[in-house]
Amino acid sequence: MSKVLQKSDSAQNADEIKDIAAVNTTDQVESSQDLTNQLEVDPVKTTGLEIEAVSSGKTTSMNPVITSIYTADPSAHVWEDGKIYIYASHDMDPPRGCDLMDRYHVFSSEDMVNWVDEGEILSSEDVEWGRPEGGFMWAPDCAYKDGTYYFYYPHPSGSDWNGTWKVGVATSKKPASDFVDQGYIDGLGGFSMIDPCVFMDDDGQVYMYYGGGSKCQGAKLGDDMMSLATELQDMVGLEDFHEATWVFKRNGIYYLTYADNKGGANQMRYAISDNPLGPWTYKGIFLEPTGCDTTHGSVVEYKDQWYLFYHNQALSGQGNLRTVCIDHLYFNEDGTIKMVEQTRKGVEAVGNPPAPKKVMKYEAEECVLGGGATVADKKDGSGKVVNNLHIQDSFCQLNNVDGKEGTRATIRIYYATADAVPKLRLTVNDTDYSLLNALTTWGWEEYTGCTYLTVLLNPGETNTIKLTGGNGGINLDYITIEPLSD
Ligand SMILES: [Ca+2]
Repeated sequence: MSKVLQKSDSAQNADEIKDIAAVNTTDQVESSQDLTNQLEVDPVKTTGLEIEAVSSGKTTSMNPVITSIYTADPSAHVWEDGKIYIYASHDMDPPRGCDLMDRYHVFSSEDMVNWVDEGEILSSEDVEWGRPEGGFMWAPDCAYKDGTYYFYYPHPSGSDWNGTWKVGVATSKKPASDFVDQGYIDGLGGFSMIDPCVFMDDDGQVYMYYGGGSKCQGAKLGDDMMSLATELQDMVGLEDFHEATWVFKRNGIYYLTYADNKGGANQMRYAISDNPLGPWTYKGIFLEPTGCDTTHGSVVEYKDQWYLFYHNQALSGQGNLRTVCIDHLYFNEDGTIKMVEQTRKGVEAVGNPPAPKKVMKYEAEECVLGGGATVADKKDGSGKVVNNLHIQDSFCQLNNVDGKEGTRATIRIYYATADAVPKLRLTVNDTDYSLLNALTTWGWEEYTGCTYLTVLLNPGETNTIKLTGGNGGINLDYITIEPLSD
């Protein structure tokens, strides 16, 4: 039976399908469900098998490069561990304007093709001085100095969000975990003043830039990285500045890139200077509209190649559900930037794929199922899968998952779908992490899909991981869990 037929059947007869589920599931799953109903807790441990994780098989990054959740405003940095990291905004799904942007995730790579979700590093709930309603965690940046990582993020301190912007700082000894908020930088903020960018010059002096509306400002940062060492000054010489300041240096030339005001289709422009605080000489547009009303990005060199990190809305078609992309950025001999070509394939690998990691594998059909989710055979006879996760409130749940000493862990979900972008909601220990996007695999029996997110697990065999359906059709094969080392 084709999945399409199943869907129409199920939509009309959800209760009947639930009955079928009870017949179809294995003994083990049935007993789990019975216990679930009786005790309201799930005492049956879901058993897994340790395997070597399968390779992504990717030879280019593809665009968008991050697809499991919606991210935007990528600030990329190369740190001393040799990896490249993306610090991005997170468009919450479903959106409400850009109000709900929150819970920053960081991504890392060693080859530009395979990207690790390092997990959530800060949410508005962690910011004591922030607006009481939360949300509004907009385009961030990160810097490293003397063993400490400094994460800078724009966030309002009051309910009047656009009049109370501040630049907050969170710090950690690690690049992508354990960040603790330290408050905001005195002297920065005010109406529409957003998008902090931090640039460290070759001599170690650090500069802070930010701005919005039509105003872009910069200043030296103090040695503490959390105070201004000089008065803010206007960045002079920019044309049609809107927001999204980014500063980098190449061959002794300072570059300031930014988003312009082109209506409904912002572009990226740039200016150059021989001084980090200008005055600047305007040089033109280097990224045409991406299909999204906003634009925002960073220019970074990694393993001898230059890249533009930016965002579009290719996956969602919505300007508040954006996705990060990467393409090559090339310079002319005189140092000017060539127009960036926006590609679907993204960029090639600049290193070996990551060594295979040990992961715990859990067959979806051996998890606790409910709400209409059913077990079915794969057509090729190679195993079993879970169907009918398009039904509202259908679910697949893992119980008593071992969180070791309480670790970050990447949850990967392997599936087939012929739908465009179906989604599963990931809930861990009753915390709603996100809807996870599942890119189409072009067939209900094409089990080539993988969507993933990194979460924080509690210590011991205590963790409950639940995937809830109701957002398009997904045939679920198996789930893996990979603890991340710090
Ligand atoms: Ca399976």
